[in-house]
Amino acid sequence: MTMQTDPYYSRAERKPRIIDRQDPVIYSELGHRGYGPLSVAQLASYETQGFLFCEQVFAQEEVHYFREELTRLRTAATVQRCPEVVLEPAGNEIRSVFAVHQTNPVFRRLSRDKRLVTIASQLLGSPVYIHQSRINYKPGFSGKEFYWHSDFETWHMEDGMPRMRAVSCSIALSENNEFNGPLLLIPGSHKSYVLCVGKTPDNHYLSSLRKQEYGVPDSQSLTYLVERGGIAAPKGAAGSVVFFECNMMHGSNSNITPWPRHNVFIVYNSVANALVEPFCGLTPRPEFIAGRNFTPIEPES
Ligand code: 6CS
Ligand code: FE
Repeated sequence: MTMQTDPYYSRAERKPRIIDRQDPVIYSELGHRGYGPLSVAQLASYETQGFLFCEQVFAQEEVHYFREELTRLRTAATVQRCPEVVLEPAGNEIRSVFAVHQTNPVFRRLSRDKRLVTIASQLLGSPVYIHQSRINYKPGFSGKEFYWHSDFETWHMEDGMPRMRAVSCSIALSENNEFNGPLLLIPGSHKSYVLCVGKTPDNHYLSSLRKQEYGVPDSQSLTYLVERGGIAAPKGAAGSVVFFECNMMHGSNSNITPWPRHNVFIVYNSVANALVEPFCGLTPRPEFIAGRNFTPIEPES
């Protein structure tokens, strides 16, 4: 595929541009709710909005169990630095721990839970594998923002994800309220694709996971998308889940409250959309960011 034939070739033009999405949003027949747990109304809402907010997916006992592990991981990560541990842009606070579905038995089990996997398969119309997982700690007082971006723009250009056929699950392990930096989404933005400017630097992930500088949409495009769709900030107790489409424009503000915003993100990709060579032409990012084991996940009860 060349720059001319790749419909999603970003970071190549001198000026930003918005194009229409060239892929379906939902890959199974909208009316066939038999493919999974979502209702026809939920499927229709996801198709239009680009996200679905589900309250109380996980019980408080489960959340408590996940929280204990999250805290233990954070302590271990503070002591033992490794590539999967990403620090906040300023200082030594832990921002994210990647690949928890590979390195941690508790989060590996969570990543295979049927309450997540069956919904991902229903939306993507196929078996799925895990493209990426991470805990974003966003601690009180020091958790910094994630500026607006489309995950797919990065995953296409830097990981070689061919088409828009992936879904992220953000599982709240602490309350997400209007004050502590909840996920901000632009409803409907998944149906447009912002071609960003700026050539991808080598090893971009070493800085982008702390503060993204390339693949960042311009203010004019963001203004257009927000004026068209507004901004949504799903809020809910720990145990709620936001499913959002891979091309959804999203971000989150810094957390200056005493309340942490601990979320686990698990990204499911269709096995029919397995990664190829990165479209930016650089070396593929490490497997802890972009998994290349395309074996379908069996949902676990
Ligand atoms: O580059 C990535 O894959 C990561 N960066 C952001 C800002 N969101 C998705 C993912 O965690
Ligand atoms: Fe993101």
